[in-house]
Amino acid sequence: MTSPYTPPKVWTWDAANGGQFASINRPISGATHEKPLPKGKQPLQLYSLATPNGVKVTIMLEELLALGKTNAEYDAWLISIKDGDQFGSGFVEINPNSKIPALLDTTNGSRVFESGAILLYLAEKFGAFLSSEPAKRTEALNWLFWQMGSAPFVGGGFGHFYAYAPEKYEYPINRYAMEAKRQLDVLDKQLANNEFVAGDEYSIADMAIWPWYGGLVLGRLYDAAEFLDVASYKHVLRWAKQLDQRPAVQRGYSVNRNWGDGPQLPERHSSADFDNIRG
Ligand SMILES: N[C@@H](CCC(=O)N[C@@H](CS)C(=O)NCC(=O)O)C(=O)O
Repeated sequence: MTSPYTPPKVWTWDAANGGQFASINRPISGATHEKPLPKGKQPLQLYSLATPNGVKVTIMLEELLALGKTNAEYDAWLISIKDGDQFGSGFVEINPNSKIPALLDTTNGSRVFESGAILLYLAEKFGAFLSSEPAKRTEALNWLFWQMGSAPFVGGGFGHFYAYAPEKYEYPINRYAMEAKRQLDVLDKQLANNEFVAGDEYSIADMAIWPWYGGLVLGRLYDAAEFLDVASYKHVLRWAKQLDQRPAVQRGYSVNRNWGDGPQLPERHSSADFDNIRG
């Protein structure tokens, strides 16, 4: 048990709370500095980082290109969140919420933020990875929005307290490990009867869910595979390994990555960039 805390009448900002990423957390929104965004030649400009939320979008873009959708060509610019790039004026113009990923579609001037909205935007724009049959489309959207609502408990809850908080506190780790495992069980039951998350077709739901729950069971997130006993979610593991074999998933996983052991492509401007990949 942690020592009890009596909240003051009014919360005040303790800038130095000691947690990892504390230096970038603020209780106010908006730009902290002038910094226009770079722009490349491709129709789509992506500003992101290879966290699970970022990887969803680079997988989708690489899958679209693998399908031959050449207008999905994109420049991927690195947004270093630990250095506060998400608070630059140019980034805030395309995402007032200051979080990666954010997309600019130069063919029509649309800004798109929130990874789920970006996946849906791209699926509709290119007519791919989201069925046009109402029942299948609805099921894929059920799971896309399940992910958007559920993963913050895994990332902001479990991952934060298990891996990033200044000390290990039993109460929040218990609470969020319970919820992360419950979610893995929901997914395991769904994948016991379905090849892909929303049925028999690979969709944007898989692309949204794989970087988080696939990441957990493949031991790539928070070093928590043993703690969460991921071997017991055998259907999630089967699906996670299956997607991991897809060349577009492998390419998407490396884009905007500038840490870790695997291949890294911190910036991407064309498919040729994969020829000289690091790692
Ligand atoms: N719901 C958002 C979450 C995005 C998000 O949390 N992005 C994190 C990285 S995974 C971020 O940019 N954090 C920077 C910050 O909080 O300042 C989405 O899915 O796009």
